[in-house]
Amino acid sequence: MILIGQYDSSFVRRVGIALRLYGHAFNHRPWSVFSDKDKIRPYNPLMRVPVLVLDDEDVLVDCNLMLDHLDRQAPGEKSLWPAEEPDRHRALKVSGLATGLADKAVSLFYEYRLHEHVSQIWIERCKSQIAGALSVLEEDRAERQTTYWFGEDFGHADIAVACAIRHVTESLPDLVAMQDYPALFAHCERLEAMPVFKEISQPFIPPA
Ligand SMILES: N[C@@H](CCC(=O)N[C@@H](CS)C(=O)NCC(=O)O)C(=O)O
Repeated sequence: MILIGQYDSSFVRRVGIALRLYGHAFNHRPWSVFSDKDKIRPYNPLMRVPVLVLDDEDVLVDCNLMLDHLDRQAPGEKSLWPAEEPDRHRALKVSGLATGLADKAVSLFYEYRLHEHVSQIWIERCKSQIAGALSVLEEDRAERQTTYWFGEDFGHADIAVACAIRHVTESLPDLVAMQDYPALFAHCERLEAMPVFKEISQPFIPPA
């Protein structure tokens, strides 16, 4: 398989981490959505990353659909989702909030970066959506005593949160004061210290 996109994108990174944890061999093409758009377009007309090129050369776009594909191939005991309800749907909720806040951070970043006249209404909306999602995640994580969100093993929900927060704090360094979210901060520190998070990572590079 080939994973296209840079690991400063939380969406690319969570797929890279899952590929590694599920033991898939893959090649990585760290192409930028702006400066390498002509390389990306033949694989994905949306010119977005991640792009996952499968061994049969079919192409998947959107990180959640890639993870769905990888999850189906993983033996039950290796799945990165909790096996039982209600934890499973609660993990989906956490992942949805994390990827959603990363989406809003991308949108906010492009608003600042690409628009000559920024929309203050849009900026305030994105900021309040990001802050709202972080508050819900902080409250949820603070109530849990386990090492990871759903027990003693980490999974997609933990990964999605850590990747989203790294992405937001590096791409918009003045936006989030992590001391306001101590449970999330501790959660991210624990994950970022792990070898797979260190390997599948890249400092944020603003688009050229
Ligand atoms: N929902 C998509 C979001 C992917 C996304 O927004 N990727 C950004 C990079 S972080 C991108 O490709 N932006 C370029 C663009 O939207 O044109 C996913 O989950 O894969």
